[in-house]
Amino acid sequence: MARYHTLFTSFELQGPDELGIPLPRGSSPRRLRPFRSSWLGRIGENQVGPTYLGALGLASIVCGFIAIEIIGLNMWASVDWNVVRFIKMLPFLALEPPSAKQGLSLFPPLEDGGWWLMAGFFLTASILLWWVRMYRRARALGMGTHVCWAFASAIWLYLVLGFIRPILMGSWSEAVPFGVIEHLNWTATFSVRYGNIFYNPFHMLSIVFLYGSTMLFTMHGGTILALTKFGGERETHEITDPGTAMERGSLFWRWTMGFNANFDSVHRWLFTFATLTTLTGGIGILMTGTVVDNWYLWGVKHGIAPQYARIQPIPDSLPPGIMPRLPQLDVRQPELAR
Ligand code: 07D
Repeated sequence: MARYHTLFTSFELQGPDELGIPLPRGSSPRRLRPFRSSWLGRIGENQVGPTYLGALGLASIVCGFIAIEIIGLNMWASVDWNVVRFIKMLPFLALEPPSAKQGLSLFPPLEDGGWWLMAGFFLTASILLWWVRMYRRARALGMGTHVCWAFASAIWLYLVLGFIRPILMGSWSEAVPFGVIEHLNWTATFSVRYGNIFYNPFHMLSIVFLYGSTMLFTMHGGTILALTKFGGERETHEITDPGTAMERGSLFWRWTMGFNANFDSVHRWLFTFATLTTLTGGIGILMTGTVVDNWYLWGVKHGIAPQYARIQPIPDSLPPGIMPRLPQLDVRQPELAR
């Protein structure tokens, strides 16, 4: 019987658990038992699990837990172990990287970045282990490894910001602190310190791909939702045997824009744009302070930034320095937390 199915008239199938294919030889025998949730069923499948619990995934979760513990306990200590103040001030609390005088020391004092280095080590181990887990699961299922490479692009930016660039600059103090507001402060300071990151062409490119991704995602999501009553959500079917949905969708875009992606190529657009956001971003950050000291002056030199009247002399380059820190909120003062 034909069923009319849209986001708003969704139905949930109940039946025996879908256990998937038998695992290949050499796989971990541990799989977490599935359970059902009708709430999750409203936004996805109502069956949760079975989750593959291999050694890499377990190690990743343990490392991630240790990192979060180190960060959280340091933040809690910074408010003298006061639970109420910890909750109230959480967005403002931070675990800072070592100060400039520690350089690239592997064992700075714990209270001067040692904890940050340790948390960074475990967080990075966690992320890399999770990547290998994803790669191996994709291989075990005989899939392509596209998702892993998209994730690798994000990891590239993460590694540039917290590891590769600080090493090239010779100091961990260049790295990003852990903390909600404090990492935003770092971002603003970084931009100002290196002459306004807006003039960094790779920041520009990264924004193009970021904005481009959101636009493409909503164009694609909107098209598919608009086509569900013609079976448009059965995308694979529409790719291999184009039907009413695919024809209408294509025609819609040809009518409105003159050009259309097809049900296959739109995913290539999405994948490429999203992956390039962090890939170009990482290149831009890597060049900052290493190849280019001041993006505004670079912009003036290359004719993309205006040269303002000099009311005070602008040095050709800033003295080699270390990232200044914005004055931190003194979280110990109880009146601030009220
Ligand atoms: C960071 C990828 C790494 C994350 C990973 C996930 C965990 C969880 C938990 C294990 C986001 C890690 C996982 C942590 C672990 C457990 C349990 C992705 C990341 C792998 N900017 N800006 C960008 C705009 C300005 C600045 C990108 C816009 C100012 C700096 C993007 C504007 C200043 C940096 C972008 C704007 C400034 C960026 C980020 C507008 C000062 C970067 C792309 C309209 C505020 C970053 C090249 C992304 C970058 C970056 C957009 C303005 C500074 C395109 C739209 C002028 C320092 N900015 N920006 O996807 O790549 O990040 O720059 O004003 O470092 Mg910018």
